[in-house]
Amino acid sequence: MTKASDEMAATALYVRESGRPGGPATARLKILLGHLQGPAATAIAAYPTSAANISSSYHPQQFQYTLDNNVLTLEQRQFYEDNGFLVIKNLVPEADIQRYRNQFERICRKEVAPIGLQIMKDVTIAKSEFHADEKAVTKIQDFQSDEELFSYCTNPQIIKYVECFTGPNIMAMHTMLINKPPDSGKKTSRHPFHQDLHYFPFRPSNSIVCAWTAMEHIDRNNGCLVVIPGTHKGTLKPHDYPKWEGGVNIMFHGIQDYDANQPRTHLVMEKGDTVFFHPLLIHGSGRNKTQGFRKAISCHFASSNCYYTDVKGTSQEIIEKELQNLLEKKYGISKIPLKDTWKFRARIVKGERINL
Ligand SMILES: O=C(O)CCC(=O)C(=O)O
Repeated sequence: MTKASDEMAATALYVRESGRPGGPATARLKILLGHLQGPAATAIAAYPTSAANISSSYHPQQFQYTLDNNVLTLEQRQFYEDNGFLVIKNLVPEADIQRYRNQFERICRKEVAPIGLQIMKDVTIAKSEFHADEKAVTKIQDFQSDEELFSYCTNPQIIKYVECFTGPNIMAMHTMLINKPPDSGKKTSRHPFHQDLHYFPFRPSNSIVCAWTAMEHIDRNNGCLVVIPGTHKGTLKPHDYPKWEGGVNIMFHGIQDYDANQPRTHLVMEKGDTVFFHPLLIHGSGRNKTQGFRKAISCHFASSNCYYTDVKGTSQEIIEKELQNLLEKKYGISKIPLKDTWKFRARIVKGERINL
């Protein structure tokens, strides 16, 4: 398939929705860690395979990445199964997007400081005279304790789709509001091709999904998401910092050996459009060539039937080591297993908390 026809296939399956319903830091971290809880890993529950929403000629056993719950059409399910992502047009109302934007600005102005929130700065801006400016904030993550931003993760329209991938017991695991800055000329606003599962010590991957919502019109000019369709069917690849000239942001690991000839799809999205994608899907985002700050909000959800894994001896050990070094430097806390850092981020949004 050519790049152009690939993009057309992706956009053809967009669905238009309407009328929807709407010091102290160390002590804090220690308290959070002290409250870590989570039962031991147990087996993953099987999901039902009845197929009320699909035709009689269809065999539900052929689907392994989507569940039967009458939300997705057969065409949408087939698209996700084949490509590893699905865009739903106009899913998040404008008023909600404005609410997230307002709260982001309050956080940047330091009017609120949610517990556990991470504030990231671009490597080039952090070293410049603008480092104290709110424009220096390129991303905030782990906003689970901020009710304004967290309302994104409990938005019924988002959850309705998430359930198609995770089943009914849903945890919000990882949250981000990305404020991609105008590129300084050093191309640091790019996000290298990666698989999100690289960062996650929980499985199975098919019970994890990312929801990523455009907070404004996003295209190749301001650095849209770029995906390599079908790569969710592969395995987790080793990641490391890309050997780019100009620099790369902290924790922006990339796949070293992806096939650069594989067709890519650039996801051009409007405000409120939401893409759901599999954590093995290879994706990244391009340079922001405009003078604006490109905003998107996202959450990685997982079934609470998922279980934590030990990353020792796997390609993910690099993330565990990097995080341990950061926590040691910032809070003087040493050698926390990666999975333990996730237990206090995880927050239930629907159903029961089982393993995670
Ligand atoms: O919003 C972006 O630019 C890409 C975000 C992304 O892929 C990530 O943070 O994993």
